[in-house]
Amino acid sequence: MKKRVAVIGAGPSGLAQLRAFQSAKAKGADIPEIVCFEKQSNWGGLWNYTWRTGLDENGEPVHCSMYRYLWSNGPKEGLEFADYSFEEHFGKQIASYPPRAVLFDYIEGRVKRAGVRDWIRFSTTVRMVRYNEDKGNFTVTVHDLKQDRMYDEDFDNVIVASGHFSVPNVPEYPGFDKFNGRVLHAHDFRDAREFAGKDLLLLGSSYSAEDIGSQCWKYGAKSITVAYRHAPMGFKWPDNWKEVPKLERVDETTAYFADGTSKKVDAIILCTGYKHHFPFLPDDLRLKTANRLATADLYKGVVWVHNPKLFYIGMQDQWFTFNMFDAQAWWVRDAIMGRIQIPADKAVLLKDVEDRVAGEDAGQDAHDAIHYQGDYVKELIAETDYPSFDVDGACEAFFEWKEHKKHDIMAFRDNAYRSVITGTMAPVHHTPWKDALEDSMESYLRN
Ligand code: FAD
Ligand code: NA7
Repeated sequence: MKKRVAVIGAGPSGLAQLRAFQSAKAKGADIPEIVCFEKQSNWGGLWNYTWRTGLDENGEPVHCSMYRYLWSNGPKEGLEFADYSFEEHFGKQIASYPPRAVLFDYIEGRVKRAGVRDWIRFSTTVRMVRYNEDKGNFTVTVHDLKQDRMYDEDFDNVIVASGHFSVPNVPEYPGFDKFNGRVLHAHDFRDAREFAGKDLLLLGSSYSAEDIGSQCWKYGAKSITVAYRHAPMGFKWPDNWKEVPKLERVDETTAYFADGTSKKVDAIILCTGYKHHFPFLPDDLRLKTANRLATADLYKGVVWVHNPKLFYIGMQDQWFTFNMFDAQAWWVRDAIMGRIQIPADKAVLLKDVEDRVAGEDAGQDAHDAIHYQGDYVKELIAETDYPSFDVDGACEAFFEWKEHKKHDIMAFRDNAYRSVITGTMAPVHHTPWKDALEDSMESYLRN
């Protein structure tokens, strides 16, 4: 009997997994039967944009946390697939910070060519996974949303690739229930034009606050106030942008901060991060971790230490994304196919996790964190046939990116970097980011 493997989610991580198996098959290997369950009607995960918020057409929570006018927040040279370059996909080198639609097209291009769409059951939500001690396998319960039918299937392995930037962390502050304007989480933010001419308050001091604030600034917000909990982002912001200490309370019209200052605002956007949330996993299989580079309970960052037949892809906080998911997916494929041995002694698995946590904790700053994740990618790649690439070169692109942000936060996307896959320099984009209000693929590729 062929092994059966379930993959949960067809975002970049799940698609990396399908491509990993397909690539082994293309080289003549006898691969397991792969079934990927995806609750959306299309692939791409977060990159599959929808205008919807709240519940979708099937009453499922909307997965998408992305918004209109989203451009890559890091250089594409840090995430390029080693087996499918941007030049191969677009027929030429393109600028370094592609808008969402361009990256979606790139992700899709590789899996279209691999011919794995048939492995995916779309509009199918995984409702529960149970481990059968007696049979040594998993029963996966799914809901076919089109047919409105639930059914069970058994699998030898399960790979969870359902993402962790979709279920919002939504704090409450005193007065939110009396505030006259809108209070929303970044997950439900869609179109910056809604806030043109408005005074905005954002909570949080990470990527969402930086990027949603920047979008709103670009599309004409009157002012941006960002309240931080621990530390400000500290960039050189435009004149109508201010960082203030922690929010204490709001009344009908005004927000009050820990330093005694206040500001009248029209809307509040909670850029307060996301939760690792797996409603389809019982206690014995469910990952509980902070959003960090060394996740809890995952040997090699992918194997569930409490049951090594279960794997997770993409659960780390992310400097590296698509290429790290690839490194993980190739490794998991080889573990499932018996090419890599997972130690039988649980103490060894736990020690690996402990060492990774200590390794991350020993780092002092973002520079160390980037190296740490780069080294992790190298470690996994070295153990499989994923095409090796210049990971240190990708780290360099991240370091340059950080410097460019420090220099001018509203212009960092006007820079270009060298591909570590093809060695070609990207062109500088034809229009400065702050002036490029139209973000279609056609317009971006007009270089
Ligand atoms: P996801 O993309 O979240 O995909 C998970 C998939 O699983 C989804 O398709 C979902 O529908 C499916 N799923 C979930 N639950 C179930 C279920 N129960 N049953 C069936 N299917 C299910 N990364 C970058 O590299 N560059 C960027 O510029 C960038 N910008 C970002 C901006 C925002 C606002 C956010 C939130 C993230 C951004 N990221 C960016 C990081 C992003 O996490 C990764 O790029 C990537 O999307 C992660 O892929 P994934 O497959 O792990 O998860
Ligand atoms: P992150 O990176 O997890 O950051 C969450 C931010 O929210 C962080 O600055 C937190 O502050 C802040 N936070 C969390 N809880 C609160 C409360 N209760 N009050 C105030 N502030 C809070 O999430 P992002 O959404 O920015 O980024 C996630 C991904 O999306 C990322 O990979 C990007 O590529 C896009 P702290 O710093 O802990 O004080």
